[in-house]
Amino acid sequence: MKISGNMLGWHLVAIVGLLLSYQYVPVCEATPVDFDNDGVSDIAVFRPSSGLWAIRDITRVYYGADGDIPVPQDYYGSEATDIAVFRPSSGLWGIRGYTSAYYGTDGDIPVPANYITGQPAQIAVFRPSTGLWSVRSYTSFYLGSSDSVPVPGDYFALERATGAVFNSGTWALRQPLTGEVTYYSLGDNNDTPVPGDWFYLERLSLATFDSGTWAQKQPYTGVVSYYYLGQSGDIPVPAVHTDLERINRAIFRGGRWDIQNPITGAVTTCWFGSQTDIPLSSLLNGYY
Ligand SMILES: [Ca+2]
Ligand SMILES: [Ca+2]
Ligand SMILES: [Ca+2]
Repeated sequence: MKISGNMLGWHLVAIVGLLLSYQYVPVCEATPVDFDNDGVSDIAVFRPSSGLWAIRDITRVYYGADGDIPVPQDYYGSEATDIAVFRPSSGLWGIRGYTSAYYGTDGDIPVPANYITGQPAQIAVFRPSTGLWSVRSYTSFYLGSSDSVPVPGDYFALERATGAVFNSGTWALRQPLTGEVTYYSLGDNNDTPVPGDWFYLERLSLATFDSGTWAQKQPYTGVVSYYYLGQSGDIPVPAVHTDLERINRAIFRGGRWDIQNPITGAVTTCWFGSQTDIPLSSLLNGYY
């Protein structure tokens, strides 16, 4: 069969289009609590007393025990989030249906994330006593101290997570390729860091939550915008909760979820979980 120049051109366009459509998977738009891989974060809780994982409309399973820290991520590249726990007392990582491993010791904070572009999440720990970050089979470095809250994520639009800490309003972000650390200010010592892709820039922007006030800093202009959702005592659970492909401001209050539409500002409320449950969209439980 003879292929005309015109046909070849259209084939090239089709092939390039196909490649472009598949290669770009921005880390910051990932929804790490997406157990059914539909692109929307799931309403889900972990109940420490029984090890229950309750994932709304999807499943209820028991995995882990009291004292375990839920660390849901996609560890094996299925694109669906895996049920997983870290056991501080022994450094055990259990990834349901896959494997278990020992990595880290008592006192370590689990910081699993996508530290390698194009790879699923890596097992990783932050050691507050020394500031050590250790990413299994990949790298280690020092950033932060015992006062730091680790907030790894993609702050540099590199499609990979980088080491980052929040400490009483000071943010330290480590450029993963150069190791250079840059410092920014947003928030104070009673704020919860809630970095997210708040400005739809395919990278994380700095943000804080304090008693219902959300402060979000545009990374290029430095301008801070304020929004209001929730109250004192609420746990912020921002995630891509709706099919708008945008991060939602959201809070968890003892089984109540308030989720704000990022375009209209309308708030939807639902009830799932109870007072002692850990919502799985929150910062320290695998949001990053
Ligand atoms: Ca989902
Ligand atoms: Ca998976
Ligand atoms: Ca404050």
